[in-house]
Amino acid sequence: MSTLLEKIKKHEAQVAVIGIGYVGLPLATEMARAGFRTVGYDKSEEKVRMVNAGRSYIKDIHDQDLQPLLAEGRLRASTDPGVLATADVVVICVPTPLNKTKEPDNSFIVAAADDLFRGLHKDMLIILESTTFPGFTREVLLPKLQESGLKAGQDFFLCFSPERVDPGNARYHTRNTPKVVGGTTPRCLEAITAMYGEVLEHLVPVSSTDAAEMVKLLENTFRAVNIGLVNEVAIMAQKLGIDTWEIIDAAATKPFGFMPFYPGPGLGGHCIPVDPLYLSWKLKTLKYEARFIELADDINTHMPHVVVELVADALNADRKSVNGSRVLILGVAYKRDIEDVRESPALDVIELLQGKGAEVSYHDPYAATLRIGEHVLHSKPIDGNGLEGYDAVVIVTDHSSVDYGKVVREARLVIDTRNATRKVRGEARGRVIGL
Ligand code: SAJ
Repeated sequence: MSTLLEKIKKHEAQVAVIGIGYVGLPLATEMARAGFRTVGYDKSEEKVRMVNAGRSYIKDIHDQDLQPLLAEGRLRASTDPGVLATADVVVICVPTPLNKTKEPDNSFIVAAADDLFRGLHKDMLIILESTTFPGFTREVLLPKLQESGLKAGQDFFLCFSPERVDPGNARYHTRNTPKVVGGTTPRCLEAITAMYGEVLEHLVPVSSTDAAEMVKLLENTFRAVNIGLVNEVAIMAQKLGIDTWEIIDAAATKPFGFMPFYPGPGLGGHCIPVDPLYLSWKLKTLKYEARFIELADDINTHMPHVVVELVADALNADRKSVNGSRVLILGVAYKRDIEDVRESPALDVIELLQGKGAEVSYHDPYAATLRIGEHVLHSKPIDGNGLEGYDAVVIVTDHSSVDYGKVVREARLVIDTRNATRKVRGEARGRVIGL
């Protein structure tokens, strides 16, 4: 242990990050910036090629962040799992999606552990960052690594530290976001505290890896449940003829005891719709039903249907059917001002409208193409009088760069699921219907 701690103190520890995506690449960059020779290991040749060419594919990391680190030999990427064997510190940042039956898919972590196993050696610090269910590190990763005959807390050090990346957040990034850290044993906690203490500004030690896993799930379940609540408030407000957004903005003036969340077309991204179901799945194995999580998931996954119903009712009021109508979806990324369309509710809205016979197009300044099943759609221009030809324009993602004044002045019918037109409704040519 002392050699590892010495290497960390002297910034001589070699670091490997398994998975250089939206979590791993920023982390690898921060490690290299702090002076640690860092290699990003990924199975994607494209990612590895781009990093080694000093080109970033992550919005929050710029080419000029990578280039000096590459030039000084402090950062590189590789598809060779052999790089793990020479690492003193290995951080696992691989995806943890759900499978088709909405159950945890930890296969990426297990594959990473298999790669790691071959290079596992004494005095190695292993940190899992991928979001998973409480107990995974202790119940799955620990026994797997101890099959080597090496013992955690003595020969190697095994920790969990949840990633807290908010893509596109201008203020909080990897280094200045408080980082929760949990160890399998006290010496494991000592090792991760020493390592991350050299790279990150603020550490939050907790009592175990289970606790650290649970902190992350509480954070994201808190968001999913509150978004589910406010989506149901939107459904109730519609039936009451009340403007949901007015209510939320007024409630948000309460200086204590309230935190605003906003209704939308559904939950997107690879975290908020997914992580809480890791928790409810684990509790099911313990014969407990996490009702808030399941209910929020029901409501949030129902929102695309609510949006399509709004479109159908609005067209119907014009004595039009969805079938044969030309509908433009404005914004398809899972949230504003980013390009990521993973799990975006826009995909569901498009498929539901197509299923009813609508001719659906989309415009998104961040997403030039969009795969819907076997088909690939291309973003349609909306400059000139591009909006006049549509029977309905549905705002699904409220990118800041879109001119919503132009949208309401030109479109005959606007369905606004994000309150993006709140300031320009007075200029509307036709009807603007809010969620
Ligand atoms: N959403 C709403 N209403 C809201 C807030 C969000 O409908 O009031 C929707 C968004 O449109 C989006 C989804 O929920 O489709 C997720 O939004 P998000 O803001 O939680 O964004 P993510 O998933 O990119 O990042 C979140 C982090 N976000 C924030 O803390 C603001 C954080 O929860 C995690 O660090 C991250 O997921 C993660 O990696 O777990």
